[in-house]
Order: sequence, then structure tokens, then C-alpha cells
Amino acid sequence: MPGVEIENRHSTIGNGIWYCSEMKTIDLRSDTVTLPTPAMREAIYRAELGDDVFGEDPTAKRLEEMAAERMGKEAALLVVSGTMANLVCVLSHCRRGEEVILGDRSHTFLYEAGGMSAVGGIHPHTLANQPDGTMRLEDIEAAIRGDNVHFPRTRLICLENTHNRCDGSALTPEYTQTVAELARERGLRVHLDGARIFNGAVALGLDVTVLTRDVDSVSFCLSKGLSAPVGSLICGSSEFIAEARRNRKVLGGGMRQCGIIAAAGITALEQMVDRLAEDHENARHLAEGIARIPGLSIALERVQTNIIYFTLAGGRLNAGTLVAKLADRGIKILQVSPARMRAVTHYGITAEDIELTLAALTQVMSE
Ligand code: TLP
Repeated sequence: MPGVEIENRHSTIGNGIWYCSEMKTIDLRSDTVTLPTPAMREAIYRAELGDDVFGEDPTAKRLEEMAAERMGKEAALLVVSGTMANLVCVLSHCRRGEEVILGDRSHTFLYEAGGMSAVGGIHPHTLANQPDGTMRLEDIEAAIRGDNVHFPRTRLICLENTHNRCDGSALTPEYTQTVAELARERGLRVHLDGARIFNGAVALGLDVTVLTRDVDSVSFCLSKGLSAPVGSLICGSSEFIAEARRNRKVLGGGMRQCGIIAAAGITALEQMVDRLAEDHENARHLAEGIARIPGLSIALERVQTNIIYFTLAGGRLNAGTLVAKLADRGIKILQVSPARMRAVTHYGITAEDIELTLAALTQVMSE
């Protein structure tokens, strides 16, 4: 089953029910660990292919048309990853020496290897992310540069929805619209890192286009909660996507028979979006259980989608030890700082897995 593997383990310690020679692994490190569904493997097998750099892969074209329509944009482009999607978008909006306003906890700033400056000579201007993943409007306004020879030119504002490091929070359409209005007034563009935009739409009960209508470009991932093996899409105007296609090529991202990837992506869009609600329910259940375990603390009011963060509230354990002890019990989560951890629910994680995880956490915390 995707996200769940059977491992051979020969544990001699402990007395929990999960100790046995054949131990199930519950992998909550990320929704990126999801494996393609049987329907995706079938679609990959049957995919009609061509050379996409010549514009001749019918499956890639179909996925790009579907993606553009889903996001309410004119056109779309398939790229390898979320990281490449964000980089291609920034390169397509900005020239060398220009500046991007983005959150200090945004994925693009924290976890994309500084690509915009390393590759594009583009200057990141970070502003404090609020706990809900927003940046204050007054901070954005104050950060936009005046026309002065000393300053880089501000060109772009980047938002992230859902916001990974801010507890998987979903940005509201009202917030996005307000930022976009400010951007338009000041002659700037807005890019949305929508790696998990469908989680946002499902959590807010909105059509995804309501979350994307005000931005100039949006990227979203097929290979997270939607379970496809690889790929992200960039959506925007036809003119923007033509520029993005060129920048994808610069990065070596022209993929020949990429219908192989696109076929799984089509299945993902057709079959895997609505079920994200189940991941949100499991995350909530996990969070509520964690809130009841002495020594752990979690901001329950922040739990909205499939990502939860929780913290050790004092005591003798550090997060590294707790993560290792859980791993010994076949449960994988991520340590993000000395006291803080992340767990992400996804396809293949069941309500029973959540119970097992809570039982393991309770046991480790009481040892
Ligand atoms: N996030 C990964 C890690 O890189 C942290 C994860 O496990 O959550 N935008 C957002 C909001 C993301 O969370 C990620 C991946 C990306 C972009 C990059 O996507 P990929 O991994 O496809 O390059």
C-alpha cells in the first residue's frame, strides 16, 4: 500500500503490539513518500507518448490543459519538482538584480537551496511570516522599494498556500486578493507556491480557482498528497508559460517522453483530490491525541490540513531521541528543531495507523 511498507525487523525489546518480525512502517515524515496508486501505474503503462521538447507528447499536453483549467489560468507547464516550479516562476517574473518579497518561513526561502540568487541573481527580501502563514500587509507595503539607484527593483511577491512551516495553514482568498491588489497598484506580480493548494481548497471548502484567481502564477505538486510519483505544474497566462518553458529548458528541465509522468498526474487530478479530506481528518485526530499526552504540546487551533507540528514541553527527552524511539517502533516523523517535530498524513495512512502512532507516542513519553 502506498506510504506503508512492510519491513523485516527482528526486535528483541519492548512489549508493544507493534513488535514483531514483520513490522509495518507508518511513515509520517512527509506526504512526498506516497507511492503511485495502481490506477496510476496502469495509466503510466498505457500512456501515449511523444517528444515533448518538440511539443509532441499528447499526454503531457493533456495534463497541462487539465491543470490550467483546474487553476483557472490560460496555460500550464509540467516541471520536475516543486522546487523547479518555484525557480522557473521566479526566473520568469524577474531579471537579475531584481527583488522578491517572501516570507521568512516560506519553502522557497528556506528549502530551495537559494536557487533564485544562485541561478538567477535575484534578491530575496524576507518578511516575518505570521503564525497563519501570512505576511502583514503593512510590512509588504513598507518593503516595496522606491525608485532609487541604491535599491534593487521590487518585482514579485511570493505567497505559499498551504503554508508548510506555518502548520499547514490555508491562506484565505480574501488575504490573497488584498496582497494581489496591493501588488497591482505598485506594478508588481504575485506568485503562489501552491505545492498543497488542493489541501487548502479542501480545508476551506472552496473551488481551487478561488484561491488562485488573483495571482499571476501558481505552482502545485502532483507528488505530495496527490500521490503521483513525480512532477509539478506551473500555471499562468499563455505569455508567462511561454517564458517559463524557455526557463525550464535553461535549467535542463525539458523532458522528452514526459507523458510517462503526466499520465500519473492526470489520474492524480481525476481521483486523488477529494480524498484529501480524509488526510485532514487523520491529522486532526492525531493532533487531538497528541494534545492529551503529558509532555507534548500542540497548537490545536492551528491544525487545518494534513501537516501538524508539535513540541516537547520540557522534560528529559529531546526531539531527536523521541524520533529515534518512534523509529524503533516503525513510526517515522521528522525532527525540525531540538524540541519540535512534524507529522504529515497522506494516502495510505489510516485511522488505525493514527491510533498506533498515538499509542507509541504515549508509551515513549511515559518511559
Ligand atoms: N516540501 C518538502 C520538503 O522539502 C520540506 C516536504 O516534505 O514538505 N513548496 C512547498 C510548500 C513544499 O512543502 C515543498 C516540498 C516544495 C515547494 C518543493 O517541492 P519538491 O520537493 O517537489 O521540490
